[in-house]
Amino acid sequence: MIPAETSAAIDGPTRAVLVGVDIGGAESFDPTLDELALLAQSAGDDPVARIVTRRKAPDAALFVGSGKADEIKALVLGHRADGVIFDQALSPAQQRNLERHLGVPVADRTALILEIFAQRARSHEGKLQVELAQLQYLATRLVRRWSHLERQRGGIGTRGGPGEAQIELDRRMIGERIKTVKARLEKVKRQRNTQRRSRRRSGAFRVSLVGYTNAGKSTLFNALVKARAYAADQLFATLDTTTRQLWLAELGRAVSLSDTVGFIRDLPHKLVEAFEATLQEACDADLLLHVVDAASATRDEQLAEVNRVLAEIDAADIAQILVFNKLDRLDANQRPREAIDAIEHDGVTTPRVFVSALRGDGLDALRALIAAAARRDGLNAATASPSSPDAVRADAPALPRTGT
Ligand SMILES: Nc1nc2c(ncn2[C@@H]2O[C@H](COP(=O)(O)OP(=O)(O)OP(=O)(O)O)[C@@H](O)[C@H]2O)c(=O)[nH]1
Ligand SMILES: [Mg+2]
Repeated sequence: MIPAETSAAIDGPTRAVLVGVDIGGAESFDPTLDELALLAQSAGDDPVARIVTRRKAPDAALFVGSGKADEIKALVLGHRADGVIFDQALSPAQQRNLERHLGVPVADRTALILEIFAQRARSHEGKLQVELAQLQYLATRLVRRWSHLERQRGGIGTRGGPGEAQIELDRRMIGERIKTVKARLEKVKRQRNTQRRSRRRSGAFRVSLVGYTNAGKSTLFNALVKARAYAADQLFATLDTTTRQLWLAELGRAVSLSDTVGFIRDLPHKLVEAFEATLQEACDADLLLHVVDAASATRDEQLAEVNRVLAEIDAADIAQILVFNKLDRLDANQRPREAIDAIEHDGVTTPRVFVSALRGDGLDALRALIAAAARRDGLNAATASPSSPDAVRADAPALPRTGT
């Protein structure tokens, strides 16, 4: 997210050194840096080296100790890297000092995620949301810090920024721009609310796919509604919400199904704020299909993170079906005994189904679960008082069982 004048002209992908710092045994620390590498690749960078280290607390000036900074510098030189990406959030001062020390642009996880969003945004609203998040990130950093080196090299975080014309803008002008973008978003939001109200009046049962990025939401969406949403082995392949009708024979009618943006751990808070309307839309559903990559080594963390973000956007009470995807990638001994079961957590029972969106396994069972939820919802709407939002969940244990 560092705007540079000639950024578009960099040749080939940015060669990046990845750095992970385990601060006092933080629980979200990823010693493999695999996710950061995937993020970097999704942004078009080429991760050429990785280094992890531990510290009790971040160094105020350099985030890491100066000895470690020298090691990183040796890696940069040894691999002819063009930039360094930290898995942890850096303060503006740490980023500036590191760039001076290392002689190449330095980005952090937040900047990387913002950049991927900027590259992917297609809709008017998506672009506005990304611009707002980027401006808010930049506002704290743009203090005449553009060194000769950065102007010459461009590098990490330089593509898809708010635009080159903004390089020389001072904070006041950024502040003005933030106001304009917010006002435009406000307008889009009002239109969205109107659409939402009319959809609600139409009485359709709304189902949203949610889940960690790369879990297979779009692949499942395509398999269920025979659509062709963009699915790829990239983080944040999907940014804009797509909705289609899903016909359920066992119900004798269609429900609406939406594919949405994925979640990730340490999602930049500014981004969540800027994307509130989109996320809200995603979760303005009667039922969430929470898609989980069952083959991921960090499956449980991903599941917990998604539930955490759902709580943050007030969607924790919406009924869920856990869809454990990528069944085809599980070893024989990891496979579940039953295709459908249920998970108890905090006194809430959530149905779970194992599927392979890629192969089409388990989709009939999933359709049956969705139909059952829609049917219950219809019953609830007819009989229950509107003040019992938990009614659907409380009913959840009544599950169709498959044989062992
Ligand atoms: N082996 C296997 N791969 C799958 C399955 N479902 C999805 N994938 C792969 O997982 C990757 C991510 O799939 P997507 O459908 O784009 O995932 P997503 O959740 O929509 O990801 P974002 O939009 O980036 O958040 C792709 O390479 C898919 O081919 C599955 O059942 N089995
Ligand atoms: Mg997707």
